Amino acid sequence: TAEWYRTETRGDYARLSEADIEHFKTILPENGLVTDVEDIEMFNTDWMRKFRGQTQLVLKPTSAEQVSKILSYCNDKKLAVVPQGGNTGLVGGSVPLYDEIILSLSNMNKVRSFDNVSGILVADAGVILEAADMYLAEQGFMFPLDLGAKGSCHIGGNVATNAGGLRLLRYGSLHGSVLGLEVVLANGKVVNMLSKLRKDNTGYDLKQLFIGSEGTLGVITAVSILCPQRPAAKNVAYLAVESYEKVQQAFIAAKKDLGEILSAFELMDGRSQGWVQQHCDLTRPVDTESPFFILIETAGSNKEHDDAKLEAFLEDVMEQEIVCDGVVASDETQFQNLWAWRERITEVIGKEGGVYKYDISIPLPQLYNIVDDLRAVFESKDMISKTDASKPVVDVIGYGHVGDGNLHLNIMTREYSERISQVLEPWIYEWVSKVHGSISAEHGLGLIKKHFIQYSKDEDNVYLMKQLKNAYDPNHILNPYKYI
Ligand code: FAD
Ligand code: 2HG
Ligand code: ZN
Repeated sequence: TAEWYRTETRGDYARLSEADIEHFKTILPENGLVTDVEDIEMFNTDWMRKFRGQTQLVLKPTSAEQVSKILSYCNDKKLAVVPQGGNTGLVGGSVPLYDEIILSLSNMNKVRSFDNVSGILVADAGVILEAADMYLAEQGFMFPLDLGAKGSCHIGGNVATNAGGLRLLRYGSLHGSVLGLEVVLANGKVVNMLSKLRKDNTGYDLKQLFIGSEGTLGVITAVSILCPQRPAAKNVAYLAVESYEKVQQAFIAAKKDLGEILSAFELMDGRSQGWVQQHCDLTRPVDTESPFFILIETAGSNKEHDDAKLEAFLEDVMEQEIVCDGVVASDETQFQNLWAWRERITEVIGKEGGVYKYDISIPLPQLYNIVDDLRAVFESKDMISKTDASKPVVDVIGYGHVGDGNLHLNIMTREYSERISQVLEPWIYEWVSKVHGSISAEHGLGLIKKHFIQYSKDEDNVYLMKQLKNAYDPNHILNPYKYI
């Protein structure tokens, strides 16, 4: 990857010295420092292999107290720091731009407590999402967030990005389910906001500031979160739909017919499913070719009741010709198989070369228009072809959490190039801004979107954000060059 993203010069930060490393050795156990060039590589490189940092040091504390000592030292010395969870972020926020020290939460991975009456889990920030969910499953509960990167991402990273995921429609945003946080500020102060209360109107709700702050205001070291009962009954239906208009009709019908048991409503365009078919060894759910497919999940406490509701819904949408073909999972294997057609898109679309990702919120009636409009732009410039290797763009695809008004617009290219970037930006941001959407729905700003925030937030908003940053991290040591 070329270093096209290093557009800002290195800030006025101190450079790491041998004396610094010796000092960190007094804070951390021996295996808490990574200095070997090869071992560091995976921490320096992001999930997409699009961004590569130049850090020479990764620190792995095991307690908030150690995080506190590290940050207090870094703040005094003006050493820049990038907090890192599972490094699955998709906006270039989790790796350094230059030589910032990486503070990895991966050794803070213990569940602190779980109350099986209230469903409140308190856990270290470095617990892997899937591990948290498996722990909860043993008690009959579930984590209120799920996403394709669950095997690697941390719950602290999820909170830091305010991740949305596959079931936000049902279980809501982390702004609602997170009850408390333990945070270490840039100056090393450990702030205990680890409330286990559902109601607490005593003062400003400070924890909210850290949810979605992407490591720019403090390091999250623990999370207190309200977890729902694990559903006893689950169903998944995978349906072919002929037009985006009908996708919306299906959404209306799903809300009406399925009501409280609807737990996901996901959209995959036909092209995205073509790529999954090409790269994965999976049985095609339906034979029909279609421009759109939807995945609908129900989760409830009574199988018979849920099955009857789903059946009524399917009859409804078939009768009205909203849906033209479909299949319902009949066992756990098929359930996983159908979900794979949705969850594996991110992985397979990266296999042709470079992928430009746009994670946007758009009012539902216009949600898919941007995919067609962008494709038309590339066609008018004779830049797109799936088979002709001389054309730089391979495909433009759209999928996402249609139930949340969140589209994932992905541009698959043969390689990253200035020519493609110039077509995409600011075209996409202007399009989104015109319909009053958001240029970052759930992945965050990171490095990629920092310079485009004005398309979704006006000057007054950005001014207040900058004031907060200055108040919480006056030396700007936390995740510099990113966010705002
Ligand atoms: P990282 O990538 O390590 O970090 C992300 C940001 O948070 C960085 O800015 C970092 O500095 C900061 N950070 C991390 N941990 C902390 C901490 N403890 N304290 C302070 N700051 C911290 N996202 C969605 O919203 N919905 C999806 O459906 C979804 N699906 C995905 C599927 C795949 C296959 C992949 C690769 C990614 C997906 N993502 C999705 C994006 C990503 O997984 C999420 O953003 C995730 O929440 C990041 O968690 P992480 O632990 O990997 O954080
Ligand atoms: C998803 O919903 C993730 O699968 C990733 O948010 C989206 O790859 C993407 O663009
Ligand atoms: Zn998503």
